[in-house]
Amino acid sequence: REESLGPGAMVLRGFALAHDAELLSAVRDVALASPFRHMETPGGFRMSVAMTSCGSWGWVTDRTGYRYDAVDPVQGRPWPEMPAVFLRLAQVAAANAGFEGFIPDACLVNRYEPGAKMSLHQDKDERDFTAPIVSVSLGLPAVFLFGGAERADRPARVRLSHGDVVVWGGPARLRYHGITPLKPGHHPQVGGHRINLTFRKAR
Ligand code: MD3
Ligand code: FE
Repeated sequence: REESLGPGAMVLRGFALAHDAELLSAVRDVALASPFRHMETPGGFRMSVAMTSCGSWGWVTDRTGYRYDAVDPVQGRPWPEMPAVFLRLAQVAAANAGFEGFIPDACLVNRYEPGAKMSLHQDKDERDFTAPIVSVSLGLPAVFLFGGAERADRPARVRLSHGDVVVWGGPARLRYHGITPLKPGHHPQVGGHRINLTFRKAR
């Protein structure tokens, strides 16, 4: 089941369901090596979303700014390797949306607890905007805000549920987007939170 959210934005509903247990077990492995943490924005705010990364590059924010870094600053060592099940899913999903040969070198793992949100932003820290971003939603459902090219453009609201995969490329790649505050709930496999994986080509 695939549907378009607009030019360049393809939703593959339930695409990750067949591998959800394996994906969640890999998330646990990643978080054992590089635990989830609430990072600080350059403006000094604590992010409500807890994050970690795997792959060659991890996304980091602190008082000095946003960046991709090869080293986890909490652990003082490289980020955990990208699990094979992550890489395969991202590649097959990208190919389904027309992006053959997508090789992500970074996977940002976001963990939302009830009330956690992500304000409207663009993903601009990557070098090559011709590569797509692939996102995988697990656990509690969320309301995704899909805005336009300008922050002021009124966003569409899209529900993203456990197992949904979205490929964002081409004209969708630089659109503003965010997540509304997570509603409390219980997911049988994930419990009381939502996990989101975003696969990127950082360098
Ligand atoms: C549209 N994460 O990590 S995933 C992020 O659900 C981020 O955790 C959200 O935004 C989350 O940066 C949304 C969907 C997503 C990711 C990247 C995009 C949508 C996007 C990049 C461009 C356009
Ligand atoms: Fe984003």
